[in-house]
Amino acid sequence: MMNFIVLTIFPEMFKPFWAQGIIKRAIERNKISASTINIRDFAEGRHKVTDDRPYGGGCGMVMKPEPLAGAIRLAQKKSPNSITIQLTPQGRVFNQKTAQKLALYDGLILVCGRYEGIDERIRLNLIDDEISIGDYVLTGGELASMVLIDAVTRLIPGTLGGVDSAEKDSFSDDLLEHAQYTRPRTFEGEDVPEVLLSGNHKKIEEWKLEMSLIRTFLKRKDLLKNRPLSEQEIEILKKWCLDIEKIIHSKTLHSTDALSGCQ
Ligand code: 6GU
Repeated sequence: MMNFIVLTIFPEMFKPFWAQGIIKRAIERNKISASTINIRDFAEGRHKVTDDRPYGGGCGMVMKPEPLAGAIRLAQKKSPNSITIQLTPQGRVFNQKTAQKLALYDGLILVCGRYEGIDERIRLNLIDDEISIGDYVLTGGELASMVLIDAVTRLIPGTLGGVDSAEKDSFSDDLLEHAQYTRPRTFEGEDVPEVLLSGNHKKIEEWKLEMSLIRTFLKRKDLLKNRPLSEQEIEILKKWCLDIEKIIHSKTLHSTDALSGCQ
């Protein structure tokens, strides 16, 4: 069972997150366990202060080391086989491959920074890895933690509806998902593609692969760059080439004025 422990000064943010959908079901089915530790509980004094002004000046506040150290050490004691990850825009950018690797751990301790960051001595001594969810700035690591937990949870066997839903996902084979349709057969004048109603499973699988390829080609060419092509995929690409050539050919040979064909 995957054990998620989130360290945050806003544990309330996670209550609705644990209580819905796939995450809720994964907890109920003992596929994951999920808890938060309030960093503020480890802060000293009447005001339980968790941040302080940076040495050397500058704007913003820094998370104090003592409360973070207390919270991280408790989490590591509770879950000794976990890896401790800080969510920060300075981390390496999260992707499906990282999600797959993280899904193999016994537990993830997720440290949510706030303010301008955390004291460097915590980062150096108590953090194993740093992850960002993309090149933009959030006010804290909490939403990033939820993104990571969501992406990792659905990779744990038994958490999704279908037997192998996760294996067919966009990105798991570097292809985007093909278009999807459900009933009704005609909606606002638009029909479901005929092939999907044909019952011809071979044709349907061919159509799905072609649609995945064309979507990836149009929306995310970068995904195709470092990816090997199967025999069948090469055949599909060749067919497009022929179709495109035919169009170009008809414009250049049969148009009376070649320039008018460009309009
Ligand atoms: Cl992990 N934290 C914050 N504060 N901002 C982010 C982020 C994380 N990932 C992208 N932006």
